[in-house]
Amino acid sequence: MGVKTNIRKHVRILLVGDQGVGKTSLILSLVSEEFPENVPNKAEEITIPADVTPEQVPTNIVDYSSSDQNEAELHDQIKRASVVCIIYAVDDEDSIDRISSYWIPLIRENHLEETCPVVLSWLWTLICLMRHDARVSSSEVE
Ligand SMILES: Nc1nc2c(ncn2[C@@H]2O[C@H](COP(=O)(O)OP(=O)(O)O)[C@@H](O)[C@H]2O)c(=O)[nH]1
Ligand SMILES: [Mg+2]
Repeated sequence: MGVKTNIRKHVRILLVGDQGVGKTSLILSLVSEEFPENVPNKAEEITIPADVTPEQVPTNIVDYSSSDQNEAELHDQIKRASVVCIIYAVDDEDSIDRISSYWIPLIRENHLEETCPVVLSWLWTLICLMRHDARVSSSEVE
């Protein structure tokens, strides 16, 4: 009897969200454990080795910058991601509105075949986990 398993050998976490919401700052804070003063547009891709992750799976954290990357690159990164984190700023309503009007539809368009967990976050410690395969509706994030 065969049991179908879908064990990932690698996890790729992509951070998206409007410009200026703090994506790069979050990633650099994670690396340096302090809030960075000067941040580049886009952080270098970070690899967390398997032995320091809870599930023993190497994990890459990938930043996105609309000033450094075009639409095609963004679509490609979304397709390659195992998890997409949509980052927003609590004091920027536009960045919150665009979660449902732009980011979730874009992720769905690029993950037609397979499911992709979506995480909404304004801080790593305050995350709301939403499954794309649970058919997240726009109203759920309003
Ligand atoms: N007040 C406040 N400012 C932040 C926070 N996170 C980032 N910033 C600032 O917001 C600006 C944009 O941040 P950045 O990480 O470049 O945003 P990104 O464009 O989404 O990568 C920078 O000046 C950061 O110092 C935060 O949690 N609170
Ligand atoms: Mg940035």
